[in-house]
Amino acid sequence: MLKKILFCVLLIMLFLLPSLYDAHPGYAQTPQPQAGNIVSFTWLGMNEDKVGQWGRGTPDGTKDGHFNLRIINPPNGVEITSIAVYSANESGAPAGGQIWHTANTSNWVLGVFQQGRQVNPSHVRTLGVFRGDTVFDLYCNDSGWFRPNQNFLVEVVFAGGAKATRVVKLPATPPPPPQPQALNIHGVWNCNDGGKYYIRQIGSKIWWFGESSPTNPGWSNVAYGTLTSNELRLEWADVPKGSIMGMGTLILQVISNNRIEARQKTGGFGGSIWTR
Ligand SMILES: [Ca+2]
Repeated sequence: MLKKILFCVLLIMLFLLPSLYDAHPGYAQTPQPQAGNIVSFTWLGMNEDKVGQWGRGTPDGTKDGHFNLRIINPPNGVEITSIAVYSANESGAPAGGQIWHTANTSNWVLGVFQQGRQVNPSHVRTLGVFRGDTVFDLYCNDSGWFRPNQNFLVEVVFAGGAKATRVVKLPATPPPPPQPQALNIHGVWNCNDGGKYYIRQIGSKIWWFGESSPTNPGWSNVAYGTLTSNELRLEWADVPKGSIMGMGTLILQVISNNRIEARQKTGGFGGSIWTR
């Protein structure tokens, strides 16, 4: 008799247990929320002002350090309790004491925005539950540490204590723009006055001799001046190889190493375009 009763009880349990699972699918089948994975943590520059010092979650008139953080969270969501950004050393470990935090009121607030919406108005106990592909903009009020080559570590803390971290290095100082190629006009030039000019350049100092013809020229002149950037200022005078005796000043623009054009002329100087 006892065996029969036990058998019946077992049968009933066998029938009931699956229905219990069906009635409460979240009770026994749903796994604990898994922490998300950081996909990327990037530096976007100091282009916006969203937060201020300490707990101030509103603009304060100074541009903030701006990071982008992408996390792939479980489809059913996970609670992110806090995000913090730390100044870090070359190994990626916190160093230097600069901390922006969404929860710890001892640190300046880390402003978290999602699709333009501010997630935390100031320090908060938790940021909330996030599902799937999650992209945050993080803003850190400038403490003077957003310098070239500085490392920053982001730490995301999930409910239950799991953490995810990622380091980013700020870019190096951009190289200076290439210097314009130094002009070199040393050489023999033709001019639209029909003459030939023999120009010597020593650094920025320019000497020249020009003549309309190597033998019995109608005119011949010498000039001396300075090349500053691409502007050549000269004083010129005819010399008595030719017969004309003029003098004056010239302001010329060196277009390239192979072309010079006159901008201002005095003393009746004839030529205006030199090429070679
Ligand atoms: Ca600011």
